[in-house]
Amino acid sequence: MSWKPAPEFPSSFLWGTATAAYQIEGAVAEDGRGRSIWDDFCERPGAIIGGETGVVAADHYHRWESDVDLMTTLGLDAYRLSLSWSRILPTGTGQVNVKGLDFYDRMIDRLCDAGITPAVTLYHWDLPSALQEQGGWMNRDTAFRLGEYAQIVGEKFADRVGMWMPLNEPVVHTLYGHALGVHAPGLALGFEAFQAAHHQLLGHGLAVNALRSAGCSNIGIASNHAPVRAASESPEDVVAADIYDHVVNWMFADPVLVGKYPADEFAQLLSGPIDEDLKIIAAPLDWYGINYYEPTMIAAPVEGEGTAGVLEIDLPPGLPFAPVAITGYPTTDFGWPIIPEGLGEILRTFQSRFGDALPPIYITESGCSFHDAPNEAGEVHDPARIDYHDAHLRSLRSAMDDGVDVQGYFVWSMLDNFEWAAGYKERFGLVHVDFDTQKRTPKDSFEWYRALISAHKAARV
Ligand code: IFM
Repeated sequence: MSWKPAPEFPSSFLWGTATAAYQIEGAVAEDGRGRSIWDDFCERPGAIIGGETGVVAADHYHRWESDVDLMTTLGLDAYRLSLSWSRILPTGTGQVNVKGLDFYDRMIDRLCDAGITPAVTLYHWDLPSALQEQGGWMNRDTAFRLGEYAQIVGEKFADRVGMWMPLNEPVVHTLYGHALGVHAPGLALGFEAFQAAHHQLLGHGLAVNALRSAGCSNIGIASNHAPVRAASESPEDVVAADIYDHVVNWMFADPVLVGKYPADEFAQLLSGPIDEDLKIIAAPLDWYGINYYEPTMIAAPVEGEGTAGVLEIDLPPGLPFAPVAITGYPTTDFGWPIIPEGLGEILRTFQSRFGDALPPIYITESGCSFHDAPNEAGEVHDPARIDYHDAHLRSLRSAMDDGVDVQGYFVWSMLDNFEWAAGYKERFGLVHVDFDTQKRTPKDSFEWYRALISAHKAARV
């Protein structure tokens, strides 16, 4: 196989892949793990396509050693994994489940032995069910439970984990899980869900402080961001797009990076000691992680018409914006438009919005679902995934040339896995997983990424 020459990156640039606990581990009832909101949500009739669940997933809990061997073959600098909170603290608080902590202890050791930096997410959407019973993220106490959990894992792993991020994509967890009800915990609270966002952000700040007090360093966040485009130049569409931009981008980035909400209207929707909380939320970070997938196009809502648009989700009536399909671009098999230049664009926007307040950036996720399966020879040819990552890396490189300090790229995902409400059909992995046999087959994109990493590592010496 040969590919066009890849763009060149500085020798210090970090090459990674990412996964999340509920999407790959399985073993949901083993070794004392408590239930999480995703165990509960998957049991709701109709919640997940085909009624699928993460009960077995990619069986990583039992196959983690050979999965780390694959990462070693790939030559990764870093592997981003998430810890399952309910494996470590089955009820979210109180007594530690030693077997759960030991599972991650062994994996972190093995990664370090392989020369792969463990990059750990504390919370990738799988809240312990016991905390949900007490109100979950709508309850301010949950933020403090995240801080306590951070202290426990920080003390245990400070010596070996090279990158920490308390939260993954609070915007998606807020909108899909708490505003629209299409992800766990399945709440459809509309704008009231902002309170859940605020508590996640408070939990982030408390966790950052707890990790630091436990001796951890190199702490950031993995937050989903993308450009928002207005459907036309009409003032109505421009205003609608601006509101949406504030909801999905700046409502989450501004508190973390500059300690304020982007507009007074946000703070007015919240209860609690917001000003005090914002000081905690803005705890200084060593880096900021951006997960990038696709821009969004927004129009003003048309009276009498629904606002569901491209999301294919029933949005509540009366929203001040309406997502519309972006046409004219190729799409992934998931139907998402492939717009690599959106990555460079959001990076430049971050640079101009935050200036000196912006720490170095990592792309903590980018990836695409294509359904390529093994052929008769047992090979998985996935040229579109190679093109996707190549084009996104070029876009990212051009933003670096313009002065944005980006220090690494994590492919989503290492393995095909449980794509939340979309089940197992959507495949983001560099490694194909046959979910009947659990056989792993590295795809062509795996070999492409291996060669890319290897070429950059060769230039380091
Ligand atoms: O699979 C998800 C991941 O859990 C969070 N970021 C987006 C990915 C693809 O949808």
